[in-house]
Amino acid sequence: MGPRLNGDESSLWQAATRVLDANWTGIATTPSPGLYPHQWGWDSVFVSLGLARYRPERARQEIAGLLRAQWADGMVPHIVFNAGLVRQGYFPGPELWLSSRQPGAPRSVETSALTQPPLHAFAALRLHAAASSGGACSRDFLRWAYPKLAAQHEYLADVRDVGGEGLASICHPWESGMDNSPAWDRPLAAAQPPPTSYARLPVPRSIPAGVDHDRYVWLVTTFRDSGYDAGYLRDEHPFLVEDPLFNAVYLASTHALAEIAEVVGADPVPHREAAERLHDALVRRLWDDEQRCFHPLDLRTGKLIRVATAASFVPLLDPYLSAPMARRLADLMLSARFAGAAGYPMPTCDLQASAFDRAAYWRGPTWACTNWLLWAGALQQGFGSIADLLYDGTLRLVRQSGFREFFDPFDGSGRGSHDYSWTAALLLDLLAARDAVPEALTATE
Ligand code: 2M8
Repeated sequence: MGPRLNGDESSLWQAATRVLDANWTGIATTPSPGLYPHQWGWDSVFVSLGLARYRPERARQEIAGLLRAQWADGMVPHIVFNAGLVRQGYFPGPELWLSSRQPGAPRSVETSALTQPPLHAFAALRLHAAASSGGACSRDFLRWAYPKLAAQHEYLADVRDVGGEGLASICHPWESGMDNSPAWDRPLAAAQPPPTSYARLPVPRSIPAGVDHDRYVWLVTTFRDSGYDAGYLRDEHPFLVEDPLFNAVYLASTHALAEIAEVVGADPVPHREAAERLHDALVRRLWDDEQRCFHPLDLRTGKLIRVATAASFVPLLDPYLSAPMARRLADLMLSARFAGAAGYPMPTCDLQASAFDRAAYWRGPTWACTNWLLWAGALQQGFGSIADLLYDGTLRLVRQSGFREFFDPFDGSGRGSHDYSWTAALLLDLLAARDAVPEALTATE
């Protein structure tokens, strides 16, 4: 047993479990009550990391729910709609995606037709590592999940490697997870929808509205009207970007898939080879030597999008990242453009960029999920003090403002929805990772 939680940590732990339990619908954990009433892809993956620390069975259910909604081509959708709520609460709902009309979509549930950062295999392996007493249940789960996770990766390699050089491209800002990141401003502006305004439920929140939201919806309808066709995506779709966060997560999951293959008695070699190709492509295509960080590549213009965001640092997850590159990323993270001038790191956008906005969704605020990814990346590179900075910063935010969706990077005030699931789940994972959790509070199975 590790050191005992102090009173403050112990009450944080209890409060976080209460949030996750309250957001559980009986099928999945929703990102937040009211605002996002369905199951979201990378939210559920992050949630599973927290649940793994006290409800391991439910943690597996989160990932299983996503994998059961997998399309025939291997795509794991970014929203799995709750059939009991389809007509309320969230736009765009199933009426926009029309997944039930697609021959390759699952029959049992309605889903979106986009994906999100593929952290699924990485999380599945962590659930196994966190499982107690030999992990028989988690080994069975990995046996069930492995072919599905492998199919997800084949989809990314076959359908999404539009650039032909080994990286997966995203075809919508929603696929990045960082919806209205300033990095998408230019590619989005180049996508010219017809002058229609799409109806939207009047949900009060600080997400992009108006013309930006119309562009998001239009990008979906144009993809949908092609029958979600891979050829259309390759040749015509206006938004096609190779994103460092998405691909670094894909790479981390590819390494995890090799380890999962070993656990279930499958061949790890193809996954190791895939990881090597991904590493090479990530560095060759997205590293910006002049700016000393990773940037997204716009496949429609062939140019790097030179706005540094939290995504620029997620390749720290790569175990084979060269030491000089890792060092440069660390220097930029600690500089006055990011953590160095923010009381509550890590802002999601370069503080000195003209697009930075401390209050606007993914255009500057600090988010628990990007903090967690960078914390994991810093640990991967052996940057203990950066990992501590992110760990302490995240705990301070939650202590001060609760389990909010995102936070002001200067004063730590909370923004967006309350009782946000991934903020709670990742706090649990952070506390448990420091082995600060007494046995009475941890998982048993
Ligand atoms: C936000 O994205 C959705 C669309 O997928 C939205 O704006 O309605 C993002 O923060 C995304 O990263 C997150 O997965 C989702 C649910 O929390 O909300």
